[in-house]
Amino acid sequence: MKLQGFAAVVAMCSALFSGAVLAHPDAAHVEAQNAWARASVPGQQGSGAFMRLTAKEPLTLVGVETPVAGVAEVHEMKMDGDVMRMRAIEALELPQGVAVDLKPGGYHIMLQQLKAPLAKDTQAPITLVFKNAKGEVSRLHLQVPVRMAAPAGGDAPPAQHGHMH
Ligand SMILES: [Cu+2]
Repeated sequence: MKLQGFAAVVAMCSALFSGAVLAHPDAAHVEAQNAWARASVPGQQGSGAFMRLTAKEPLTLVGVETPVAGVAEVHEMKMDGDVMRMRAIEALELPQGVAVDLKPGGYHIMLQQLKAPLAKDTQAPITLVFKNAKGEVSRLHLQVPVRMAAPAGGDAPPAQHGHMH
C-alpha cells in the first residue's frame, strides 16, 4: 500500500468535504450511501464497514484499501447448514443502477489487524477499488463515520457476526 500518497489523498478529501461520504471528481462511477464502520474496543482485532453501493456503469468491487487495518477484504456471509460463515471474495459484481447493500449479516468490508481501535464518532478513511467492463481500475475514497450501530433508518439490528478467521 502506498501509504504516503494515500494519506495525502485522504488529507485532501478531508479538506474538501466534511462529514458525509464523499467522492472525487475522478472517482469511480459509483455512489456510496449510509456508510458506517463499527466501533471497536481496545484489543479487538477486527471490525466491519458497511454501505449501500450503486454503480453508474457495470462495475466490480475488487479491493479495499485503508490505513486503519492491516488487512481489508470484501466478505460474504452464507448459511452453511445452521451456521453462518463468512469468507473473503475476490470480486463483488455491481450491476448498473442496482443498489447493493454491504451490511451486517451480508456482504461487508472486513477490517482485520486493526492498527488502533475504531473510536466512536471518528472517521475511518476507506478506499474502494473497482474495475469496469474494460478492466479499467477506479477508486472511491470514503471517510466512513465510526458508529456503535447502523445509522437510524437503516436496516434491522445487526446480527451477531461470528468471525471464522
Ligand atoms: Cu467478515
